[in-house]
Amino acid sequence: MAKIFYITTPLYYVNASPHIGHSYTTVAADCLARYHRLKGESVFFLTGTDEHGQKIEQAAAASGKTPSVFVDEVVERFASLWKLLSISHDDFVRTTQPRHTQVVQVCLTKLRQEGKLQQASYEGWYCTPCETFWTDEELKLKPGTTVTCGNCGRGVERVKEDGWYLPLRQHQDWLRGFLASHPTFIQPQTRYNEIASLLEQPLPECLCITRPRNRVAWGISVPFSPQHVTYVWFDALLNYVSVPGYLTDGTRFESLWPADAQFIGKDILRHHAVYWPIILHALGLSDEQMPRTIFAHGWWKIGEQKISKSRGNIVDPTVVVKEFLKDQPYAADVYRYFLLREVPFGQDGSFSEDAIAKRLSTDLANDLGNLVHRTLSMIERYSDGRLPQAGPVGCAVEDVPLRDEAMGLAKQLDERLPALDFSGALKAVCHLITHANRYIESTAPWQLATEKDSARLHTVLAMLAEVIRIAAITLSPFMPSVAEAMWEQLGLQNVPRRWLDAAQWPTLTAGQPLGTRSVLFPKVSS
Ligand code: ME8
Repeated sequence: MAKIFYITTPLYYVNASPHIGHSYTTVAADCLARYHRLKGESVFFLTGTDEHGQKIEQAAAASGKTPSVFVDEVVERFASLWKLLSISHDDFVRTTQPRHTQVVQVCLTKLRQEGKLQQASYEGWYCTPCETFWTDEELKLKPGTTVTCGNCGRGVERVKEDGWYLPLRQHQDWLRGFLASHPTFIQPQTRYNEIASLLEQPLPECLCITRPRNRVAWGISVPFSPQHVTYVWFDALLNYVSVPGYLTDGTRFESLWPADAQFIGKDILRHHAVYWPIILHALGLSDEQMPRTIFAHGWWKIGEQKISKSRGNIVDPTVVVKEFLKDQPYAADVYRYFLLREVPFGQDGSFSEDAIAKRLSTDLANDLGNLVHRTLSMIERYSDGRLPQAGPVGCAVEDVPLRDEAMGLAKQLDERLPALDFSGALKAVCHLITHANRYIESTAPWQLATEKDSARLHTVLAMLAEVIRIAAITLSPFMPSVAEAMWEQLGLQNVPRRWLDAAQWPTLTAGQPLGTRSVLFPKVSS
């Protein structure tokens, strides 16, 4: 069976509602999934929720609910946000589902039976918001200073726990070698370098993969140790293989695994770039069975502070879409566009409503919306609402560069999207749109109409319609509803949108009537 392109997001904790950060990772993954589907490839896009652990147990207790009732409620907020944002995931896994918990237990038993786990006592630090253990060495403790989490900088708790351990250090040489021979395993380069330099120092001897049940009861039972539950990270990471059928469905697993693109934020880089490959290696997976790429993007911040649930400075995507952008018929797409265009993927970004408003009014309303509106109005007026017949391209000096840029756009995106350069890809689309608007100014179709030069007028309008067609295809992964509307306004509702057609010119049929028109991005009165 042909390999299916497999894309994952982190499984988000359901201790609180989703925020902009969660939507960022998921929208980016969705964009890549849509791009591969448009290219005619089979895609499996997995997202879901991380439902066990101390943090969720505490959040449930604080709300006076049992963990199970609590997670059932919060998970709905994630599911409805993904619907609002047109997320096209193929599956949604919850770590409380038996299809996942059973695989986690089988993995624990396998590791135990193969003698790969150790039983020991652990003393160190624990950060509940990050659900992460830290050793004294990792935190580089200095006398007289407060001990804080090496990841989020918040307070940590001293813990002493008996448990089961997965050796880390004995896999360190293997991981260092794997990284050296797989330079694109961790992206972007800054994150690769971070992990490569981390691996220059000795890793902690072991990773604790259980928690004592009397401290944390909300977790997957460890089959051979009734007084323990599974450490939430060991549990959650395994979702990436449990859903594809690891140890339960070999054929399905072969068709999906390894994951082609695993999206994460840089806060969970160490878990994914060190613990995750070591867990897979300990389970006996080969180098060829390691994930192809783990991409750790940057953080959305407000001022200098990372936006996060536990800091309470969250931006709620539903409020942005339904309230701030309430006048926009394609509000979710405006939000998606903003996330992917504003910040180069991998870098941190600063969130503000002003920044969204600016992108909306410049790139979307003034440039894209205007191009579609002006072109289709002129086709209505000068070509009876039907796609015009183009004369030979090349008779005017301005035709060729516009046609060439439009026909070459998909190729540019074919370089940028697999490299996860979403903002670069959108910049290229915007460049074409600006070019087309300039072309309208320089060809002045209204002048051609006055001069009754209908051959040239129709060529110009046909050129512009082709540009809009190509823009609709290439924008589909980013703004699926806007792309659909552009497509329908061109009268193409019965024609499938396919990536390969973006490199073809011309493809529109002269005489075909336009669809119903509407304004894509209404101007917001300030
Ligand atoms: O870490 N900017 O879940 P989580 C950008 N359950 N992205 C952000 C962000 C921000 N300010 N804040 C969060 C967990 N994210 C674990 C994952 S995976 C097996 C287990 C995004 O709910 C980003 O993708 O804390 C980050 O890695 C993730 O949300 C953390 O989500």
